[in-house]
Amino acid sequence: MVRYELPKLPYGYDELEPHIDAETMKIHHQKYHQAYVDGLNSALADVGGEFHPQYISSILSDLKSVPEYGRSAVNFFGGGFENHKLFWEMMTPDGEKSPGGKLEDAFDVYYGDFENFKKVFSETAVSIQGSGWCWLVFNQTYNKIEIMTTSNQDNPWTLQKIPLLALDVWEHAYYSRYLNRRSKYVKSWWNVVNWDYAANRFSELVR
Ligand code: MN3
Repeated sequence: MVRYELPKLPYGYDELEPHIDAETMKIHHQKYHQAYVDGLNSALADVGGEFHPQYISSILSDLKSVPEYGRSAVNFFGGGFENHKLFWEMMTPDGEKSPGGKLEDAFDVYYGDFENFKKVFSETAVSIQGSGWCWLVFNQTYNKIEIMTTSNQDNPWTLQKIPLLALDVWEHAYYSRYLNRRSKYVKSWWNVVNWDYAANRFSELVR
């Protein structure tokens, strides 16, 4: 079976300063993400991991193929593993400030303009109750973008949706710098979004 490992960050722990502090990045990556990696490996071993050779995002999009007794652990730790992997990839210290191209056109179509998209996404992220994630996803069925939220480590693949942007709003993602002020964290996070990454993913998907 596949053994998952902690992915390397594409930048240093301190490179997202001042928006996300080095201490938060280090603990988030080395402790939290590592715990999801370990949990995923053991969750897959518990259900006889070799039964399912696909990558975790494929497993999540077909959770019924996992024996029922192990399904919730695979969902939680698999989501935790892949959500964080994307979260790191979707940030960068020196990115463009807007996506441009087809993704920006889609923001105009579905949200009026880019600024309004950010406003709606921010409000959605701030209003998540408890721990969870806010997403920009691609809905393949309708060939369109959507903002959605998930609780805990639930993830868009289980709903057949493909993430373009991921924002972790668990308190461990922001508490040491922002305390309980999630809205300040969300506002600051826009400065480190990797728009090239999101725009490229989108242009590969959209028809
Ligand atoms: Mn997290």
